[in-house]
Amino acid sequence: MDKIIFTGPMGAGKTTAIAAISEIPPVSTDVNCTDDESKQRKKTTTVALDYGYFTLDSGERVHLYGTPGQERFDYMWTILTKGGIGLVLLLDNARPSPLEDLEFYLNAFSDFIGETGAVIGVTRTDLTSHPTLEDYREKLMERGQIFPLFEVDARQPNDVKVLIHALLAILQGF
Ligand SMILES: Nc1nc2c(ncn2[C@@H]2O[C@H](COP(=O)(O)OP(=O)(O)OP(=O)(O)O)[C@@H](O)[C@H]2O)c(=O)[nH]1
Ligand SMILES: [Mg+2]
Repeated sequence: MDKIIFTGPMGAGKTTAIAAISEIPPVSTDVNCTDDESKQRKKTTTVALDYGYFTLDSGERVHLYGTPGQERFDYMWTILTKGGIGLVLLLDNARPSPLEDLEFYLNAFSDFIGETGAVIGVTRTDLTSHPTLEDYREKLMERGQIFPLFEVDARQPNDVKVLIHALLAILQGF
């Protein structure tokens, strides 16, 4: 079973991305944000997981799991990565320190990424154009980690599909 994990900080678009390409109404565990959480400019947040699936042209089905972004639910991260084949890391360019978010999630998922692979999608670049993709690339170079990196809008199915296809391509060694 091909299982891909979407992770990244609160509001990066994990739930939105899975809903954009899932062929079934996605399983969602979102609850209303508390006042403090809604500073992220959205109404709900994921407390356990997102789930959906997507069929490739080859007929193979890819299962999509989203993690909660908030660290207080980080026990779900380990549970959800079990049996996963790769990671889609979504970063919200409009958050205060997206480059620190990049480092935080690469560190938090380093074991999983080491065994599998990862692609990175930067969302909300329409709202904030800095940092640029070049800034992300530099940070990755510093860390000695090279991953496919794209600007994406998590609401756009084609953008999300690009991430999935890039991830499958690197996993197959192309
Ligand atoms: N303007 C803009 N909005 C976007 C973009 N991508 C996603 N969004 C919006 O950003 C929000 C993302 O919310 P979610 O999908 O709930 O984020 P999440 O990563 O699941 O967050 P948690 O579950 O709380 O960790 C939604 O309101 C999307 O419509 C983008 O590229 N540009
Ligand atoms: Mg979510």
